[in-house]
Amino acid sequence: MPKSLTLALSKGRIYNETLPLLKALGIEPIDDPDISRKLILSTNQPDINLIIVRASNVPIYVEYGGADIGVAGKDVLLEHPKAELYEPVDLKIACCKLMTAGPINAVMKTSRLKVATKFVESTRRFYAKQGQQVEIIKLYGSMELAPLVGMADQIVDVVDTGNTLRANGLEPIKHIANISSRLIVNKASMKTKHTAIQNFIDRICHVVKEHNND
Ligand code: PRT
Ligand code: MG
Repeated sequence: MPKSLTLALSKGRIYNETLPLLKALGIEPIDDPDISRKLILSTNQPDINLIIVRASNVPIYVEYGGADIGVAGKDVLLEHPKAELYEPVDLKIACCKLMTAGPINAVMKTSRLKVATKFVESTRRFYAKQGQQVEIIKLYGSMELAPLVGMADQIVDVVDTGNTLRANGLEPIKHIANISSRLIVNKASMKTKHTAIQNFIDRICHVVKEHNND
């Protein structure tokens, strides 16, 4: 009897872009998370289950063994610098850029900048490296609003097309990091379920290479 594996995913982009990779491995969920209210989804492989959690909770479930493996954005992983996890594969999905942004044609401020973000760790590290003192305001989403209501001078957010920034009169300013989603693995599972996990890693690496023609 093979040991079963639990894979943590978040709904939306990550689920949608991980699905074709899983399909290429012959793994297909039986329930659709957009329709079902179940948080544990069975797949056509009796030894592989999926759990659906908030994107920012994926590293936590994997670190604490709620899941053996997971798929998380690098933006989210950068917020958990001390997490005890392995990060063996860049899946090259859900790609975007972590950037600073601010109102179009904003005048340079001489006093301390106020920066609104949900990416507090990355923001702190980025401005510190620039030698710039900033006040960070932690938000849980829709950061674009903060400069519009005069609460912050800049934001730090992930940007894909840039449409959301433009629609709110903002423009990207500085590039902080290229972001893609990573396969992450619980450290204990890597030992206790080594064969199953190593096999999963090897196969998904192969699929990622094929999908990216390299
Ligand atoms: O909703 P929840 O708080 O649970 O989490 P989440 O909003 O972070 O989850 P989700 O599903 O939106 O994003 C999951 C992961 O997808 C992120 O952690 C990123 O690694 C990745 N990703 C890729 C993105 C984007 N592209 C993206 N464009 N995550 C968010 N966005 C948002 C961005 O925050 C902004 O509001 O889309 C908007 C910008 O998009 P453009 O195309 O208008 O520039
Ligand atoms: Mg979201």
